[in-house]
Amino acid sequence: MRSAHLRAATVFGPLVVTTLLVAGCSSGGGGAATPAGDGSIAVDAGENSCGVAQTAIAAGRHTFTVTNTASQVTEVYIYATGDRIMGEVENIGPATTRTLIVDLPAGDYQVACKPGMVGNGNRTALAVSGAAPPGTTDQSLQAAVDSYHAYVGTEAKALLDTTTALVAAIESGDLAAARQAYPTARLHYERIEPIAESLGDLDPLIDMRIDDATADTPFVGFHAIEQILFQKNTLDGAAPLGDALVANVGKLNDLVKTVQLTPLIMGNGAKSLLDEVAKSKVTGEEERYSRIDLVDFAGNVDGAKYVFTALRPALQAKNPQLVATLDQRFTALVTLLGTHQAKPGAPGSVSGSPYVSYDALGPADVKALAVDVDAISEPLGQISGVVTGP
Ligand SMILES: [Cu+2]
Repeated sequence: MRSAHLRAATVFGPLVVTTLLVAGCSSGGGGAATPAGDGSIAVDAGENSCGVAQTAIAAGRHTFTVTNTASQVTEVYIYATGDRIMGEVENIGPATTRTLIVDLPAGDYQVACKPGMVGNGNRTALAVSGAAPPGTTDQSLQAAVDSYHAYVGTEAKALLDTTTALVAAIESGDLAAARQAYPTARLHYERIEPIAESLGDLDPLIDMRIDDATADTPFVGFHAIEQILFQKNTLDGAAPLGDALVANVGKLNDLVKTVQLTPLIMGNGAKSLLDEVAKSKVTGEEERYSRIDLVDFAGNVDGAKYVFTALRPALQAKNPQLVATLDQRFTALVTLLGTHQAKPGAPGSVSGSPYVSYDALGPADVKALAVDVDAISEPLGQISGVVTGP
């Protein structure tokens, strides 16, 4: 969790208007991805395919008519470079049709259909060319906020699903399955940690450490469960903590739909989070029982990097050198982190985690990670000034 001094005011506000509109459902005829006749672009979201009726289009506002021809609930995303979310539509039942309206400037995009609403999805390239009416800085900042809001919503939903799976394993009495389910749920929480300040009391309830527990504030949340599963090596006492955790994560999932986000909250949140990673998290204190600190680390880096990704067009217009610097430094850090991946069962691996245990890192490894995080912190700190400046 974020240290107490970083948790300031909780910011609530009206639902941010996005370019994503949901039209009424209608039963769709199976899948020919032909132009819809009304100027919209048909998307056939299949089981193993993602058919897009037009894959080379002009810049501007487009309506995609998505029909789910797969057997399970699906979702469709339109991604720009770096998987920046331009628009998304979720929870499309089998044989139903939904509409997605999105503004697309010239560039290379991917349409991703995700049957089961998990993973990278089946992808089709979409080329957009020509000049759209130039957007104002305000519009590009609003687009960044909308894109980040979509990211946070996606991660919060994944957090709820994976936390529910963790607690189901606890309640089924399967300690090994519970331990294996723990890292993935953690990843999704740590990805949205740049906005922990905006989550008010939910952040400590979900992510507090034992050091912050007092007589009045009992030790609860992920790390209390972690202590039971990994240190006490039992399931005894975990179920009530699990039920409370799922309830709080459910509240978080509702809250992020209406949480007020601004470019400043995004930039400052990412910057202060990475400062904290370099100072304290890299010491391995957060996941002291499970030793999956690199999962948290990766989640924090993913979350901070998405802030940059969402703001990229706005930053590019105002300070291209900053974009180049951040690109280079994030790539260096992600590459370094990748050297600590471990296959399941390999020496140093932890069940359910793609990374080695913190205990498998030497002092030089820890130092190198801290140095690379530090190198991102300074340029990341410039984002706030750039997005609020003239
Ligand atoms: Cu945390």
